[in-house]
Parts: sequence; C-alpha cells; structure tokens
Amino acid sequence: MCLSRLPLISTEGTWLHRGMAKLNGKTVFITGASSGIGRATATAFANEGTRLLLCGRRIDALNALMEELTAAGAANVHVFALDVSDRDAVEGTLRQLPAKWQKIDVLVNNAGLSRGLDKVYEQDPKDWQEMIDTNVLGLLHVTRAIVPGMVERGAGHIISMGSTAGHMTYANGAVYCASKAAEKAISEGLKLDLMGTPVRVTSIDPGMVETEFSKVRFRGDEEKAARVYANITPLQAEDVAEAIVWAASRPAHVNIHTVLMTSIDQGNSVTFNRRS
Ligand code: NDP
Ligand code: 8X3
Repeated sequence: MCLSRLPLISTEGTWLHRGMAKLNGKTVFITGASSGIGRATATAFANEGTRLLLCGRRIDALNALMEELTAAGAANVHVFALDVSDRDAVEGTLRQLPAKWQKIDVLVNNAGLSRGLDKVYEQDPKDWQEMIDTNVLGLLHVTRAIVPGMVERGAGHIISMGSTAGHMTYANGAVYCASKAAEKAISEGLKLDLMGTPVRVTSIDPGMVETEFSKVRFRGDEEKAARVYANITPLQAEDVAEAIVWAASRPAHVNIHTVLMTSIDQGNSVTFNRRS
C-alpha cells in the first residue's frame, strides 16, 4: 500500500499518516541474534530494508548470519561479540561502535536464557546468577547505554523480550520467571520515565517458542529439550519476529505496550493442550 494514499487524521493540528512507519534505512540493534528469536528477527527486519547491528557471544554464528543476510540482499549488517552481562564490555563496545552505527533507531533487547528446571531451594545459585545477570542486568546495561542517545535525538524504540513466565510463575522456574517479571516492570517503568519524549517502549511476551532455549536450559540435553515441545504446536521464532516488526512499524504516535502471545495449544504458563 502506498503511504501517500493513506488517509490522514488530525489531532490538535498535527496531521498523522494512518500507515506503517517506514523501517527502510532505520538502524536496528538486536542482542542475542546468533540463534532463535533474535536470528529470525534479524531476517524479518532485513526484509524491511533496515540496517542491522547484531551481537551475541558466538561470533561464528553471527558471521554466518551476516553472510546469509548479505547474500539475500541485506544492505548493511554489522556483527560483533558481546556478553550483555558484562557491564564494562557493554559500555566500552557500544561507545566504540563506528560512527555510522551510533544512531540506533530500534533496540531489541532479546538476549536471554534459562538454566535448569529445579526447586528454587535446591537450585545451584550459579544458575540464578547467570539468569539474573543476563536477563535483568544485561537488559539494563544495554538499555542504559543506548536510550540516552534516543532521547537526545528525539527518536527511538526499545523492544524487550518478556514472556508468559513474567505473567504467571510455574513450578521449578521461580528465578527465570522472576527475571521475566523484572523485564515487565523495567519496560513499564522505562515507558513512564520516557513520557514527554517520543521514544517508544514495547514488551513482547511469548509463551513456548521452539528455539535453542530448552537445549540451553538443559545444558545440551537434546532429548529433554525435545520433550518440552512434544505433542503440542509451539510458536516458532518467526511468529515472534513478526510481532516485533509489527510493533516497530506502527505509526510514530502509537506505542504498543505489550504483546502477549502463545500458540493455540497454550493457555498460560501452565496450561497446555498436549495431544498425548
Ligand atoms: P535461544 O537460546 O535460541 O537464543 C538466545 C540468544 O541469546 C542467543 O542468540 C544467545 O547468543 C543470546 N545470549 C544468551 N546469553 C547472552 C549473553 N550473556 N550475552 C549476549 N547474548 C546472549 O533462545 P530464544 O531465541 O528462545 O530466546 C530469546 C529471548 O526470548 C530470551 O530473552 C528468552 O528468555 C525469550 N523467550 C523465549 C521463549 C521460548 O520459549 N523460547 C518464550 C518467551 C521468551 P550467544 O549464545 O551467542 O551469546
Ligand atoms: C520461555 C517460555 O514457558 O518456557 O520464556 O518459560 S517458558
């Protein structure tokens, strides 16, 4: 649809297009782009003609993705290794980005993981630490480094990965669920703190998505990971990527606060339609 043909509305003298915001040429920074939702989101934004800044710890996987995206016609992709839980590395690396990559329009705070499925009073505290350091502090480190520039430029959008786990806690997942409840509170607070600026904040909260998530949770035990998705239809990474691109492409005056999404076989954190 041609944007110029879309109807205009007026709000107190300001005329607004009723169409999608143009993503073409915008700079999108995705953390945790080496697999799963982050990887699919990179592909989805590349299809919209964005410039892509992609990080994760596995640089080989990021280089392979960059080659794939470039071969498919992506205009501009820059990848770098970054552990979001390392505050000094986040501050230093993002400060030293090449000048042409400094102005980030959309930040996708996607990097995250779960470790173990254990009773909280028995779980290894190192697992708590890794989840909180990555899912909560990692998100804060990156947000702290990027958002001041968005406020200064008067443009930007922070899209963070929440979860159904942040809405309802399940047994043996207390700390992962707490990390996603923290993401929900941080996104809500960030939106309030950004009132009076045009910078937008969105939390994308999916239920079960078939990615490397469970393989990471069970430290490489593929059989255990596969059982998580057995006899149900889970969401796919591409479903979530579409929701992220949709939120980013609303007209500039529209802020999508939350997208809570599951597959047809999931009702909430604990209710599934397992077919056997
Ligand atoms: P994957 O394991 O497939 O992807 C996780 C990504 O996060 C990888 O690219 C990984 O890259 C990156 N990552 C993990 N730790 C760090 C770190 N310390 N620094 C930088 N990058 C890191 O899982 P998903 O795609 O499923 O997960 C993506 C997000 O979606 C997470 O925040 C997760 O909590 C959330 N989510 C997942 C759901 C699911 O059911 N799969 C449902 C709801 C939310 P690398 O290893 O290279 O560092
Ligand atoms: C990931 C979804 O239900 O495995 O956030 O915690 S769940």
